[in-house]
Amino acid sequence: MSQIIEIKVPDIGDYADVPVIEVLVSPGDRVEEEQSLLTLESDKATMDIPSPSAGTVKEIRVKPGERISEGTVIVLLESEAKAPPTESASSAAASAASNAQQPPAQSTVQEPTQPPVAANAPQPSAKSSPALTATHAEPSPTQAHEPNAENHTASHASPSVRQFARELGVEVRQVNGTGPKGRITQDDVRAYVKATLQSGVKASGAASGAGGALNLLPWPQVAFTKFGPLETKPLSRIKKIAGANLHRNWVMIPHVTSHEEADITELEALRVKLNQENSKTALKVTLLAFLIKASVAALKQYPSFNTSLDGDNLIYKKYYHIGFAADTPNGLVVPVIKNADQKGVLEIAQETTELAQLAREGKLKSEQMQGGCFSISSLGGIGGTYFTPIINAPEVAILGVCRSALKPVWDGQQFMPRLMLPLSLSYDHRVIDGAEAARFNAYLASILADFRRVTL
Ligand code: CAO
Repeated sequence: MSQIIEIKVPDIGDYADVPVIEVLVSPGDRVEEEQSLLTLESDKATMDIPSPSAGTVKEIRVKPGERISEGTVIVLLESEAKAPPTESASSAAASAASNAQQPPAQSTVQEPTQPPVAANAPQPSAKSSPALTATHAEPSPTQAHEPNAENHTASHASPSVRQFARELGVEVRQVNGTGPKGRITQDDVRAYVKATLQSGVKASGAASGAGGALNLLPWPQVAFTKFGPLETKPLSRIKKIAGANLHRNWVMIPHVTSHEEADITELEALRVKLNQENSKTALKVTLLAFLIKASVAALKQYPSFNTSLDGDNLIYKKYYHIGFAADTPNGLVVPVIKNADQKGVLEIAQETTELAQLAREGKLKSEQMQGGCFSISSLGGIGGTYFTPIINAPEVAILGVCRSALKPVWDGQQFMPRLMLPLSLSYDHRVIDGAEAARFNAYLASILADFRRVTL
């Protein structure tokens, strides 16, 4: 037999005068037992108040923005339950509330994949009682993984929104909140899903059967203190921004890396000679300047490398702006040499030196890092043989360069010592085929082997 029951705010520990931030039901709605009725948000926690039983909402007694405390009547419900909620229900709520106030043991490591109370509350009563769920919203290092980490502290979303996000396979920390104090709303989650689908995650084919979300395991949570002493340092601003970009590019672009070796014996002799000739000036001609010039020639020869994907279209660029990765004390940045096709090697050498210096001093302007068509990541001054550079979206290819080494090369009659430069070209396989990449590399190597070809 149905009856009208008053649903009150249960014992929520030390919280009082907590603002209602969202009313999740309307009069006439049928609700299930445990379904969230409204969301409260204190300075420290967001709490959903679930319905103690299934039934129909007759009246809502509170409004968003109103401040409420334990005992406030929030909803009149025509209950389908056989008996009114029992005492044990409120004790479960109290237990849940006190759990909610304690900082979760590893809250600084990762978003909870379930509302914490579900795990903390005593199982039998949690199911049948008006327990509340709480989600701590304190700043945590997870912000380092947010695309817009500069603007956020931690992901800030009610449990119902988190539940909604989980159902769609969305990590809330990836979503920009547009609600009060940057709170993430259901609309924000929807907008994120829409943007992600439009930007091609679906098309690129993810791991799950549906082809949408990656459906990955949660990040491992390790209590490192068990294994030894620790020191925690925040990631630099550049690392956070670069990391989010690298992560997106790695996940969204089907990368393939094609390797090649270029004989730069003659080119290195020319470079040394030029530096001797210019020894009285401060200008130093680096291999990077030749690589930029050679890349422009290869982009002209193979225009599909100078493109960007735009849905089903490929945008061909008629300009040649080449980015180069610069290692700085605060992380990786990519200054861009504009119109490299219109500049000589000496001018490019001058400009890369100046831009690299500005990068290391943290003085690069944003326009000096914009408009790139193709990037070069040169680790030659450091070492290595080959590596897999990550494409700098929306570009479609990047050239990785490692340290040149003298190697015995067969000239048809004998082995000759030649200076060989390892090249690693990563390309977006949606745009570029393997054969085309091999041709690009071979052409680039032929130019570096005989730089007169750059003028052809
Ligand atoms: N093989 C052998 N030696 C090389 C070389 C190569 N491929 N490239 C450079 N060198 C030598 C240079 O000739 C120079 O030698 P000398 O001091 O004897 O003249 C020395 O290495 C140092 O060069 P450099 O690094 O100062 O200059 P550069 O023009 O080659 O590079 C820059 C400039 C900004 C690209 C570089 O300093 C840098 O930051 N590289 C790191 C890029 C990076 O981090 N990439 C990874 C991104 S992906 O995670």
